[in-house]
Amino acid sequence: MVILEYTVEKPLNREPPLEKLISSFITEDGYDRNHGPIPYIDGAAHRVCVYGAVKNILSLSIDDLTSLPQHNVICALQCAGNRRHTMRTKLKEVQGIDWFDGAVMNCRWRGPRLRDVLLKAGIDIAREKWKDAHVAFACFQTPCQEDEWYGASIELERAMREDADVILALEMNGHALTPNHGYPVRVVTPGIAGARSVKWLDRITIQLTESPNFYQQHDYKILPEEADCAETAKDFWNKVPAIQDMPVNSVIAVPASGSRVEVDSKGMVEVKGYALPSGEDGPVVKVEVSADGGETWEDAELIRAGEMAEESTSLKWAWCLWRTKIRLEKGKEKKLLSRATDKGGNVQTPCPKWNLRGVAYNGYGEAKDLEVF
Ligand SMILES: Nc1nc2c(c(=O)[nH]1)N[C@H]1C(S)=C(S)[C@@H](COP(=O)(O)O)O[C@H]1N2
Ligand SMILES: [Mo]
Repeated sequence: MVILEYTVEKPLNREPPLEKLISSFITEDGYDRNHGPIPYIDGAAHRVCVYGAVKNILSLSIDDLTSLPQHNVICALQCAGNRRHTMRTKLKEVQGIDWFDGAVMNCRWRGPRLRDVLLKAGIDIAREKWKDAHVAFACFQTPCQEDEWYGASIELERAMREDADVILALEMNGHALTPNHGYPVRVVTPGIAGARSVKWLDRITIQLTESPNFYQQHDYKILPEEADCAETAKDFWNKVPAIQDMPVNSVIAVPASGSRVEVDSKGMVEVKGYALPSGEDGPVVKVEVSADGGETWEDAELIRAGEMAEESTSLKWAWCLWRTKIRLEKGKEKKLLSRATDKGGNVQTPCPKWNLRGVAYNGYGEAKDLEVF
């Protein structure tokens, strides 16, 4: 029997305070995003089945997954709705949980590569057709708010690329996953929206269509501006692609909007935050800060590199913590902006277009209404 915590109507959704979130490179106590209750699963009895266009249907125990080569990935996992509050308040009302900037966590994940599991099953699709195929992930352990189960999919081509680092994570930060983060096994899709990193995974299917699940088909899409209510959105759900890669982003955590900040003896204020690369184009290579509304920019110091020197794992998927000191005039209603650039040359935009679900917001990071004294 699977014990459930929380209900379908009231799932656990929470984010840590931003200043705490950026206090360490590896996130120990990250956000929770659930579309239904949290199942407490018996790891010893759990099975992951591999179905669809495969030569051998597999039913894998956690021991089977542990006996495959294990792979480490440090990556940021973020909800596509992260920063929705800014889109809602800056542009126009949107639908969805009022996430501030904390629906992201940077963790060390460990488990077999999805690729190795699919090779074990044998892919029954010609190599040249992989680009049209998908790997669907499902969890049937609990019903969700808008569907009987939770599901998502990514492209087969991406799943099979060794350098895409998609894994079936058994561990997070050196320990078995906790129930809220997917025990005993979850998918981790680096660079791709958190919605595709299916928790409590129990089925993998190779197929020629995307996952039919509600959360792949009718949520987590950047609808065009014409889709401005549930009714007008109906025409677009099957035309607009599901979000996969997340865009380059940065936020200012300190000072917090609305706070009082004291300048130091040189008239400077300390500014800190995090930055995220776009999809596969990481790592973040530059973060700039502006105290004059974006007229001039100063480079921030990227903290990541030194701290992680002992790591052999690539930091391409990781977030980047940053800090700097910038001159700020005394007075009220002062504002700071941040802007990230990644290795692929993607630069954060001042403000993306409004979309009904308020997803993938990546306007400049902002600390506003500061009282500087
Ligand atoms: N089975 C299942 N997997 C899921 C979800 C869910 O509700 N059920 N939520 C998804 C979403 S939208 C996000 S952003 C991440 C959140 O992961 P976390 O709760 O470990 O932070 O898990 C994804 N995987
Ligand atoms: Mo999400």
